[in-house]
Amino acid sequence: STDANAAYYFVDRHLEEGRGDKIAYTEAESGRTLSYAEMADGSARVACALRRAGIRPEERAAVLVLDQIEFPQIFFGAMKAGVVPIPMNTLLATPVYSSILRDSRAAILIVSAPLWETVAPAVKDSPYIREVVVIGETAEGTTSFADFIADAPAEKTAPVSPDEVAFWLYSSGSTGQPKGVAHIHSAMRATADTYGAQVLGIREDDVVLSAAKFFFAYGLGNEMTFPLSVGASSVLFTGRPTPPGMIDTIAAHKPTVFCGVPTLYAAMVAQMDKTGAPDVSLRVCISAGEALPEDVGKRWEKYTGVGILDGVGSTEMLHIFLSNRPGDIVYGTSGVAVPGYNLRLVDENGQDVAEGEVGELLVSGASAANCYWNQRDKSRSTFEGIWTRTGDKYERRSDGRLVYCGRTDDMFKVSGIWLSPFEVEGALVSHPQVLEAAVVAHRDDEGLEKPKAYVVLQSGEGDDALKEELKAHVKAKIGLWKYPRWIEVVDELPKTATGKIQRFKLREDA
Ligand code: 3SK
Repeated sequence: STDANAAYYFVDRHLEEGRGDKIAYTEAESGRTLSYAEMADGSARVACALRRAGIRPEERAAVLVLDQIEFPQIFFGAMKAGVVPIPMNTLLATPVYSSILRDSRAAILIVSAPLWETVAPAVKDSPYIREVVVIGETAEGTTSFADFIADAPAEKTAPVSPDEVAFWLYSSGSTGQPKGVAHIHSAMRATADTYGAQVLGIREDDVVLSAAKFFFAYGLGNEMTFPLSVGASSVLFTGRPTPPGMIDTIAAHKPTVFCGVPTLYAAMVAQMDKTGAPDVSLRVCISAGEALPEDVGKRWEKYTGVGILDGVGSTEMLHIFLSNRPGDIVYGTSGVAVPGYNLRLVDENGQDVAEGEVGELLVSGASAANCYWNQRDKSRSTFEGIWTRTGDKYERRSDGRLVYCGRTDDMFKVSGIWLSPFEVEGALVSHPQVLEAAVVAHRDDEGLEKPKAYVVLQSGEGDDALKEELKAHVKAKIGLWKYPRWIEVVDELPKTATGKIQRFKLREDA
């Protein structure tokens, strides 16, 4: 039915409920706005323009678009036409775009003008792209977005089954090879009804600011699914979310919900150490992508008066399924299952582990993806019946909260004892000089594995005296044998698009 199309629930329904004039999106830098009525009309025109351009239902539309007001019109416009939008990470390199365009066989690319130069060679390389639409200044052989939708009458929303694939996201994966994750129409609603309603408590009068962009599953939920589920508003930050940019936007636009990632929160509190905190109207802040260091959460709370809900999600599950709750935050833990999701911790044989033992986290819930596109082996080993394997190791404490212990492939043994690199990293970042840290196994002269740390400092290059101080700090904090035997100071850590540290890259260098 038409009602089963996610575009009906998140867009058109609001006209029936009298929210047409309400502003759904405001661009922080330019001040441009998009009302609910404009989003409904713009997306219906995009649907018509796609059909007019010969893009058929179920064909894919690659969407390489910055966080700007055209994005929701294109995303929902494709869905209204039954076309499958694929928001692409705007930070990738040309060869990765090439492999995504080929793998997805996208028939059309819609791209923000500043990103065209990077993706242009990939378009040339794709035998499948039949049309390129540019938002902004066009290049030869491309159509401007304004011309593309000009005179396009509003198209009716396509009837779909709730189980029909609605959109894909490419997951960067911990090995670097992106996989197309296919999500169905009912999945967005499932995340809104669970995390959005029952953890965030999203409300119609909320104003959301998300540092994570639309193309991340995390950002898509934060600034699209959740606010649009209740008729709230979002502030879009089109540029790179720098600490001063975010702090100024919080001061100017007074969001009530802020969605960040640990690296950004750490940099923002470091900035506030120097400049002080802005006046805020925040009622809830959330974090995902990697576990939030306790110290960062506490410092943020000191400056803003609002705690950070650390949560865990994945592109495969579309949003957060394990989280701390408002009024019940325990920093250093990932909290408990989000209502609507079931969790298990299992050993290598698939048996549930006892309290206090480390196991791989499995999750089940209605927002799980259908499969990885054209990757049967990976699909089968990740989506096992109702359970989705996360590849993350957790321990369940006696109070039921889960504590992150690293990736399945990041744990290693030191002197025969399992060591979670995350624990050592937490100890390192609790030192005032350390902004970020990543720890991997490195073999010593005897071929035995010991922890090696890569650290980003708050300032300066770090001398031997500081390295010795950091080792002593870790020993004192978490135990004598856990300290990093080697410490390397780096400018930045390698990360996936969702902010997860790519320890495999550091292991290659170690
Ligand atoms: O990395 C996460 O924790 C996450 C959260 C929400 C949605 C997607 C992801 C990858």
